[in-house]
Amino acid sequence: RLDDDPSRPSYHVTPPANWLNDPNGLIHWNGRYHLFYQYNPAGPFHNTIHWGHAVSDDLVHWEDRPVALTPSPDGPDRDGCWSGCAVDNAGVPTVLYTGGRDKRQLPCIATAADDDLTAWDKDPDNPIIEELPAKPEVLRTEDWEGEFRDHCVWRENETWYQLIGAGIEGGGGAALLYESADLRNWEYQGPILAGDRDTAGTVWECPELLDFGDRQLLHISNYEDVVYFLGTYEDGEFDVDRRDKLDHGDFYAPQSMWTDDGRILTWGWLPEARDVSGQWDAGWSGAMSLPRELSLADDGGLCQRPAPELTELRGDNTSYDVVRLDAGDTEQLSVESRSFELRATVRLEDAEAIELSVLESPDGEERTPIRYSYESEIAVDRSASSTDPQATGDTQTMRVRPYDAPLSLRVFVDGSVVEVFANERHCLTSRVYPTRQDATGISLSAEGGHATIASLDVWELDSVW
Ligand code: DQQ
Repeated sequence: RLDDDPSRPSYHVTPPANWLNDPNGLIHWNGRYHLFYQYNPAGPFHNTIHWGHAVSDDLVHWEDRPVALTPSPDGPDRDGCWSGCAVDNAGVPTVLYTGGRDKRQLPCIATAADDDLTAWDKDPDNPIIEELPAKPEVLRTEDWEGEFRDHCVWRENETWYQLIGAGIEGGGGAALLYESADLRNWEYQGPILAGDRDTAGTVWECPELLDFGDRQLLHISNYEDVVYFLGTYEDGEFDVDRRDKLDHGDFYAPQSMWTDDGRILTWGWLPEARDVSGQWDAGWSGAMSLPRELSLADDGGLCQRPAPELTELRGDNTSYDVVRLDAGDTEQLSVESRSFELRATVRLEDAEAIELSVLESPDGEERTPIRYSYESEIAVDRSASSTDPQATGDTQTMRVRPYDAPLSLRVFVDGSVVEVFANERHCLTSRVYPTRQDATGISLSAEGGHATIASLDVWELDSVW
């Protein structure tokens, strides 16, 4: 594993070197958790994608495994083994993924050749779907004869269902439903939901349907954001009553897994925000988010919190009872770190805003402020996050309601990742690249009035490798 880059996360999953994007094929098998991911072993750029592989016994500590899927020179996946999912088919771990070849996107299937899921047998009859659906007509682009890819597969009684992401000619993105008795012969049913392109993008990638009992969630990735729809899914149709973004920052193409005790854990790809030459110099690109536990609140809204297992990583702790900040005060915490978790309860009182600044150099030249304002907004300001002009970014924001109640904040900083969870509901992940070795400070300040911070804790977090 490359480890000489201070931007490299230590407790977020990264590729051993080279390129990582989407999480794939998440499955708990034979007592171990498997995380596959889009991987290019040839360098830190997206090309000829393989499936990388990591395993864990506890969802927290990970071990690298050899590449699991490789494009076959004569196969329908010659140009890449793109995103897909894993299912347990009567004791046979099985993956469905998209092969790329000759401008076509071709669904493929493979079964595990061993219990460690290190080797896979691709079906000789691949691809398993060759024809694009006639209606609605799938979008053709210069690059592709059909924007038609990525797989979410589940079983109800004896029937298998799958969603494939698509774009519609003249329309927006869509999640197309198929049905099968054997995972190999699929019959097209129609879109369960199609978006209008102005608000939800022209192509939907990586659709995933999650069942919360009497309500369901569909999320899709539309080249920019991960949009989720909450509502009810029945008889092939999704009836939406709420929608929002799953994360308001650098987070894409998530996928989920059910734990044995019935929880949904979701990982997303955290793309780089530094330019291509910075990724080449580093020799690696892409990280996974922390696992997030998704559930529904009593009011029907979506809750997202860091998987409780992550507390295992906590090392040295610094704790403050109550910090009172008057307007203009700055409180420097005694912790210096680039890989920590901070948990706090924040009350604005009569302040206009409170700023938590992380990855801060002593003179403030480099710093990444996380600003919470009475407009109920959290903003991560990346304008001074790095002195490298190729690695600074814009300000990313999200709404968090309500401002007059205490805000519960969990912030995870890890090399170049700042992952913010607010009120166990809203997430904003930012990639930042301080260059200075001393950009490890943490400070708090209030604007326009006083604010209080109760039960402030900072933990150093261990590496997951
Ligand atoms: N990434 C994969 C595709 C998917 C996209 C290719 C989303 O299967 O649509 O690496 O990031």
